[in-house]
Amino acid sequence: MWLPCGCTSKTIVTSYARRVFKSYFRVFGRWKCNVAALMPEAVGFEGVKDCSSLQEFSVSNSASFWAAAARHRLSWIKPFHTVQDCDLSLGRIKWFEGGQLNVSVNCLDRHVHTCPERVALIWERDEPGSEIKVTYRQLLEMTCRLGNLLRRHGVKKGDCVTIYMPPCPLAVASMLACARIGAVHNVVFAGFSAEALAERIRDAQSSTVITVNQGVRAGKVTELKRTVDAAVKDCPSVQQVLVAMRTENPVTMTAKDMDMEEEMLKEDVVCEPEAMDSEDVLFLLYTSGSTGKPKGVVHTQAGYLLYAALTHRYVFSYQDGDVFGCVADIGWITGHSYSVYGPLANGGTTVLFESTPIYPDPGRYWEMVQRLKINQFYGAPTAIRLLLKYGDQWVQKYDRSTLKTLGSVGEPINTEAWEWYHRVVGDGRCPVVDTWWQTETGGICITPRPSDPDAEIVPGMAMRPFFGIKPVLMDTEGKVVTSNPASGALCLAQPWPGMARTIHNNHQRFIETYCQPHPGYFFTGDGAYRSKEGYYQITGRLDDVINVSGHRIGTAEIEDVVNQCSAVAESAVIGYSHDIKGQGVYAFVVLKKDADDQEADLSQQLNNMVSKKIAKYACPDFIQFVQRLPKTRSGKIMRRVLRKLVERDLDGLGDLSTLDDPAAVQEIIQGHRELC
Ligand code: 6R9
Repeated sequence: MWLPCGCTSKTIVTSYARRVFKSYFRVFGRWKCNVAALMPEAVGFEGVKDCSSLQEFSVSNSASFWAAAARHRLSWIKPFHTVQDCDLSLGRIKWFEGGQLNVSVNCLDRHVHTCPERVALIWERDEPGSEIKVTYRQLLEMTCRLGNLLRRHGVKKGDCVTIYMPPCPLAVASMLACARIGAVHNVVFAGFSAEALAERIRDAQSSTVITVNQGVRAGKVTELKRTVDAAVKDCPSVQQVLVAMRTENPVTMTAKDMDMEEEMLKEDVVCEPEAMDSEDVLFLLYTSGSTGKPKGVVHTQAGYLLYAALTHRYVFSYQDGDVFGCVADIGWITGHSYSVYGPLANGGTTVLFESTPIYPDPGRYWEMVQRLKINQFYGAPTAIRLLLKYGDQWVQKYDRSTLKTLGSVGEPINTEAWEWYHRVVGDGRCPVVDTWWQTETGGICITPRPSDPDAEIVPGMAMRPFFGIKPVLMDTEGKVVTSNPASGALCLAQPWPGMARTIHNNHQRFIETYCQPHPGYFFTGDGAYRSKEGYYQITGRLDDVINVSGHRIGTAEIEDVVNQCSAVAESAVIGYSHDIKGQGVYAFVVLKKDADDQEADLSQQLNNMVSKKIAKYACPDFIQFVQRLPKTRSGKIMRRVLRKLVERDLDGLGDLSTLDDPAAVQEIIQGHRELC
């Protein structure tokens, strides 16, 4: 894969960036009190002495807090005149209006100006020990060449570019090149099937796709370009496909394809950044909801970048010079905010992890921590649960003394995994930050830090709201619960800059999903518990979304595919508790009367269909063929009953009085015993 070297150092930083940058450091260096050390721009906020009073201030004086942060942390082309103009009940969310900036300048040029040779990216390739480092200067050069290439091929401000690549420097450069020229990026996880990719390209109306010839993961090669070929056939909007070479194996090129690295070499290393309004779209990212169709969550420029940068710095106590190791794929929001935008906006060094936690062996993460001297490690509970089963020796073999903070994201972390992470991986000396957030929140919202470094952290709890975040719990009648301890639907009571603005092409769905369930509040879809001390613990989704190994998937999306099989009459998919994956997929399937296929063959066929139409991780772990599904008299599938049956909690079946045909339940209990 092409990596630039010997770039002729043309300085691309504009004078405004230089000015803002200088004043930022002047302020940073001057103040000496605690608050100044914590957050320089907070000095002078009334009544703010420490972290918890700063949190209170950030919520009750949200506009002052965010205005100060935005002025100090971002480089603006034109200053904003209005901090916020939001009405959650109408789904109107606008931050920093009047302001103009360029996200790639914020992530690259200003750091190139001060420390061009600092490492921006460490590409931790699949084979351990084969990592490649990319400096800020090199990343800017790659981004500019790519920005020019896209422009030359007609990509304009507002056009959407789909990126179907594993984590690698060219994927990051692609994201930043879009940001540089004002295009919108749409990164699709490179594990998604051709059909899932095509659906996302079509919904986004993308004209350009960027991919690699092949992917390499856990020693295996995947034919990513071939998947793109299959997807693009059904996407009339696509005019061109840029192909980078991850391996040396040539692939068949069609008339729409171009060799990305070869074309980049023809381009200039200077690319004029587009001045973007704060509320112009930065990217779409598709995620699952409770209906069949994935939704393109929309994030905009200034608010998203500021929130990613601030959370990255404060949740993980990121210090200049640290190496930040987020092992999420860039196809998920965690990769966007904490492998790319947060660390780069802060001038940090960030790791792009291409492999798996157990390749070539279960010591992979910790060998990497030792080799790359990682200071903050950020991963998913599913991997921690998997690794703890292999035993402590895989961790203890390696030097982890550089680690300062351990992060967890994506799903609830059970106490056993939390304690192992803390005691074994962190030797009992690193705070574990269980971070709760969503694609829609843009960045971390509930997390143990920032707070006093000695403040208590309770295992398995996300604990405290981040600056500017005001969580509330709603009871079943839609009233805010004020007492503690309490449980309820988790809502966020006021807007914050990092939140999603809409769903692409469907603002009505945005309003219905997030704003209408509790008018005036942002509804997260998660349930939470608040302890008597006021600490939050996330208990899981309240809707039909399940979380398989940290991947969000709507049960309706899987049912949709299963129901497309000609032998299937109907189906119901639920999540069940799984030791490693957090949740597994359990499918109940009713066959058509005349279906004469063998059930074993059909199971295989259904798995293939789900894998082909969505992705492998969405395949059912169990398929139970049943005569009928338990339904209410009005015909609604009683998923609550199915969940209890699978958990073998027969006493917890609850009220069955609305059940149309009680025999359905007995049949399912019998079948479940035989299957498991
Ligand atoms: C960042 C990310 C969001 C859903 C979210 C919730 C679950 C994420 C969690 C957590 C418990 C945590 N979730 N972090 N549950 N504790 N620390 O994962 O975004 O892919 O959109 O998923 O993941 O259910 O609603 P996304």
